[in-house]
Amino acid sequence: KGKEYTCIQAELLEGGAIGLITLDRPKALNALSEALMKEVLDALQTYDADPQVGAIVITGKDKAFAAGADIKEMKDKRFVDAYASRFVFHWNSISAIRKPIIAAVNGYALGGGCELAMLCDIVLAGEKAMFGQPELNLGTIPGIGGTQRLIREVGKSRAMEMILTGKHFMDAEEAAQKGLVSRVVPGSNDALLAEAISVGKQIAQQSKPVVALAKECVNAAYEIGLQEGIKKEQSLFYATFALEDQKEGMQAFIEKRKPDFKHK
Ligand code: CO8
Repeated sequence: KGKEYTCIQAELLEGGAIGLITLDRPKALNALSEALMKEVLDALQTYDADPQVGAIVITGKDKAFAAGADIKEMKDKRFVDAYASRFVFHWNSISAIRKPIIAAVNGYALGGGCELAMLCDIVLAGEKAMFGQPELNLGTIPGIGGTQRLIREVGKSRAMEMILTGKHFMDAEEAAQKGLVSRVVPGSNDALLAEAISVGKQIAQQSKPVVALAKECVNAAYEIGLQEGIKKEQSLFYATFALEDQKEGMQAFIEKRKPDFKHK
């Protein structure tokens, strides 16, 4: 809070329980310049470290969530520039954020914009959301996880079709059907944002360490093989029995009352 950003807006809502990040370069359809991504990462890390924040919401503006990496900024890069500067390397730090991140995708989520949405933990789509990986039209390929994540979300055939043609975009309804997003929120962008904040509030009511353990476990399914993932889940499940919040949660159930988590 109080930080001045130029490409995004970052604000605390709901008494500090929700960190809201709004991508704010509407004239460029929120193209993800390096400056914008540095700010997104800075805001995410600030909220991740804030003990009050229980969930983070990322959204766009007007007709775009984000129309991809900034093509104007990237077009003259040579291999040596991309390699030496570790271009896009820091984007992956988003997957190290422990607090849940909810993407409220209001419009275009293309290229890096679709990849940013897939880096989030829960994706809610507005009616006008449109997902695509048009990199091949520009003579390049997805660079921040798109080739790895899209196949896990929508299956190989549809992922290949989207990536290889660069043209077959996915609308909100199909994205929900295939599981790329959890659901479509009907109505305006404001209704979408309100719903994302409401989901964030529900998460913020839970025990923070238990939420972080659960997120780590679910993400393990992406990153490691099944048996390794099961082992990870088991050890983090055991770990919850070391928390007072587990004792309180189960006691409250037996006493037919709401749990009063200490680490909310
Ligand atoms: N980068 C830079 N500027 C953009 C981008 C972009 N990705 N997308 C839109 N803009 C700009 C346009 O140039 C235009 O600017 P200006 O007014 O100065 O001409 C303004 O935003 C409005 O755009 P349009 O006039 O094109 O708006 P339309 O409504 O006609 O079209 C589209 C909307 C269909 C979304 C169209 O803008 C489009 O196709 N955009 C490009 C989409 C795209 O190809 N994205 C993939 C980019 S590559 C990528 O993401 C690689 C990721 C891996 C590397 C990650 C590195 C960080």
